[in-house]
Amino acid sequence: MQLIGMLDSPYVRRVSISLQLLGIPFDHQSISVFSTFEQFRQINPVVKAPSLVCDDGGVLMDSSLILEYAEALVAPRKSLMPVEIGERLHALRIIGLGLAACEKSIQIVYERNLRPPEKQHQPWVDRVQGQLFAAYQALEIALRAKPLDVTSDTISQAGVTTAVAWHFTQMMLPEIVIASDYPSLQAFSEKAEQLAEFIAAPPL
Ligand SMILES: N[C@@H](CCC(=O)N[C@@H](CS)C(=O)NCC(=O)O)C(=O)O
Repeated sequence: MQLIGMLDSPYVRRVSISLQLLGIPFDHQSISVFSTFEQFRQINPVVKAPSLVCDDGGVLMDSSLILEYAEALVAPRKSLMPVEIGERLHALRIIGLGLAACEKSIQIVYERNLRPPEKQHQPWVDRVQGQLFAAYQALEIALRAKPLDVTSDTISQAGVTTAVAWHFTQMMLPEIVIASDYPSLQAFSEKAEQLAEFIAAPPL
């Protein structure tokens, strides 16, 4: 199977890291939804990253759906999701916060990079920024209350998504989300980025 998309996308990166952790072999094609739009469109006319070209030639998109498929491929042997219902609920909540943080970061980046300055709408940016802070504040509190495992054998999807989201935001918006305001997230991210699977999926 082939993973399509650039690793500077947190969604592509979470899939790459997760496939490695699940032991699923894949090829990676670093194709951009912007600079190589036409090439991407040949693979997936909707031009969404990540896209996964499956072994039967079918194309899947959306990182969470791709991961659902990946989990099904290796079940019940391996999983990045806890089985116990309370743990599962906690993981889903953390993943939701991480994905919201990715989405809100990307909305700010797109607003800055894709719109001419005179067309930027500050009330929208303020709203998105408030949502971004809310997501990271909730994640910081959750991490303090219940630390996430961070070894290649124990990291969960909640851990992968949290670490990838935080690293992306720090790469793109460090002046908006101040790392020192979120010490648990920063410390967790530093450990996660040292794992072989994270190093093998460099975001640049
Ligand atoms: N919910 C999707 C979001 C994917 C997404 O928005 N990817 C961005 C790249 S980071 C993209 O495809 N942007 C191009 C576009 O939306 O036109 C996921 O989890 O995969």
